[in-house]
Amino acid sequence: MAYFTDIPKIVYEGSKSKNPLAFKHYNPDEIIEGKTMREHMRFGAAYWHVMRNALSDPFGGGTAVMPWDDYSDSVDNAKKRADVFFEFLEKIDIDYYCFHDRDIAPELDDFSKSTAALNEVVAHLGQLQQSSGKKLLWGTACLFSHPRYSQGAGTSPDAAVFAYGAAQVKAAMDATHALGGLGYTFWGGREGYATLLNTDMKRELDHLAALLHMAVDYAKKIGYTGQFYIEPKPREPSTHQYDSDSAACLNFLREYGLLEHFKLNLETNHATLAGHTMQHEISVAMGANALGSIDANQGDTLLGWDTDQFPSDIYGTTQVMLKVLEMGGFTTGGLNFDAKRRRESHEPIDLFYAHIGGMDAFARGLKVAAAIREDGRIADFVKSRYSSWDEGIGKQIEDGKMNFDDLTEWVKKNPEPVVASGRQELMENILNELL
Ligand code: XUL
Ligand code: CO
Repeated sequence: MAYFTDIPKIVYEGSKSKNPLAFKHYNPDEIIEGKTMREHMRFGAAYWHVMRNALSDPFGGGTAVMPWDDYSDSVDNAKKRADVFFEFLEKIDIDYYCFHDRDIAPELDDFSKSTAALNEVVAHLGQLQQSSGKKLLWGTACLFSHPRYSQGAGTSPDAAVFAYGAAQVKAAMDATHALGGLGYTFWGGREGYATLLNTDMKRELDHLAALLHMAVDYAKKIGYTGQFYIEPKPREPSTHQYDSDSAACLNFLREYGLLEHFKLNLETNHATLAGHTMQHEISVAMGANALGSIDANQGDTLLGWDTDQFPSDIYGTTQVMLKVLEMGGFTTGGLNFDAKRRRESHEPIDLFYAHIGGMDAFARGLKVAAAIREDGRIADFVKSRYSSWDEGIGKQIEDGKMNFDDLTEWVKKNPEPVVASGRQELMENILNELL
């Protein structure tokens, strides 16, 4: 049975179109820098937001109208939701999706029953993938909703909880592997602490690393070759989360010998919560060759929460796409809309408006980013800004041929440095000119 019968397949109609159910900028077949927009973007939809987010907030219950859902914990209901989700993917023309184990299948009253339900739904998703050609961008285990995880999963003070989390990750990895998932994500929702008075931080971090090493070993055992990701976030729900930002995650991975097995899945609103720009987070990850995938959304400048709004800020999407182009594009990753509608946008059609807006915002970002690269003024300025390192004393320093004594001699023989302008405003003017 179809549920979005009033909604046509969303197609590109160009920037003059006033049709709210059409793309104005996302033209999947348009070639930019030698690749189609579809290939650049690798858009993904988040199962948890599209199918399971009732749109509640801390002050009130859900508002989302979901006529397909009987709100039971039955496997039949879960399968029906999957059908509706794939109808949505088809109509919105999104190629990838992401899930948590507990979004796609119910958590029942014991582990074996929950895993059996998961496997049944996974088999159904496999059929839906087969008939639609849609793909799994990444899977993950929800190790944060159930009360057993209230004090963490991999970092729980209770070893029995760690064991439960590990068993759940194993089952979620099996599901991801069975569905040909391109990646497997760890978002440490409650891997952190509320106060250090009751916390052995070093021991908790050792345990978290042990969990990740077990996942790497298990992937080898079952022949799963997808990419592992860590998704940084500094707080919410925990007060302090160990995976607080790109730099903290990279340090953790390096310290525990995990860097070769993991990349980062960076989310815009998490960057904001960490007090960084998304471009900063991406640049830190790229410096370690570890930018894997992106959870595309944005926060609200007036609220300090993880509001997970659909991306509409073209200035932001432009800067993200500039970095993605600089990286040479995604390999295993993509742009997953980890975004939810506002509580007031409760009708099913709002799911379409929301994703159309996000896809168009990123399409414009891609076009402007390509124009900035073609224009070349910003890149030329950055190159010239560092040109003193291309020859002479700069080159000798970069080549490791200079020490403090050499540099002291050089300074004594040369005039006081005359520093050139950083031209921030000019750079901003060029960006705005091309926007
Ligand atoms: C929560 C969040 C998660 C992860 C997957 O803020 O971003 O949905 O993306 O667990
Ligand atoms: Co996310």
